[in-house]
Amino acid sequence: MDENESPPAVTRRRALKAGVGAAAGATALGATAGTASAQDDAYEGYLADAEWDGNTVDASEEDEVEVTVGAGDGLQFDPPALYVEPGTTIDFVWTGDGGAHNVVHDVDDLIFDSREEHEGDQIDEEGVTYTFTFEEEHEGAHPYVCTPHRSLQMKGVIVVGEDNVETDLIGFGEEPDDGLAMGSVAAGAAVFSVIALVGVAAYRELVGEALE
Ligand SMILES: [Cu+2]
Repeated sequence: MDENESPPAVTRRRALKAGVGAAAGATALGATAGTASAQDDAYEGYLADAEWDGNTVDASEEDEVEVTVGAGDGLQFDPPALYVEPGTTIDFVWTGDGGAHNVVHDVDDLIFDSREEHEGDQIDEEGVTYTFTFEEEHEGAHPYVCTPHRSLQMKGVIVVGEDNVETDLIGFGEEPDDGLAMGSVAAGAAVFSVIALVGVAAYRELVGEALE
């Protein structure tokens, strides 16, 4: 078989990134690339393809926090990224939506796994819970996954200890500002950049005039 006949697969995501790179100089796209890259990099990129606004929810003041299993379209954890301090209990609560789910620490030596408690590996009943308390020895960022929906990016991260937070924080129970869409953020950044550029031009003009 001729290797040349099998070009390397280009994922949609990579293609998009390449497009953004080619359009460098277009400010709005540059801002979008910045946002995407922050999400790509945080927590070793674990949530890069997940449904996630890029913020980590700050529940550091809470002793007990709920994470919804089967949020949104039924295939999400909410919040996807959650920051707590040691001693906090997380209650994973099933909505019953999106099919049968589980909550499994996605590392080699896993410390939490709903399959240990639930008969049958995955559950689709509303109101089912799985509870785990994170202690001092668990400080770090813990990726976890719903194993049947791994390919659909049903993933989350529990961050224990402030030093391990890798994104902007957002208040517990808060929505991002007015549910501001990423597009709006990019547009805002573009407007800001244009103002900055105009400002520089105006400044140069003024200085130029002053020197003449
Ligand atoms: Cu699932």
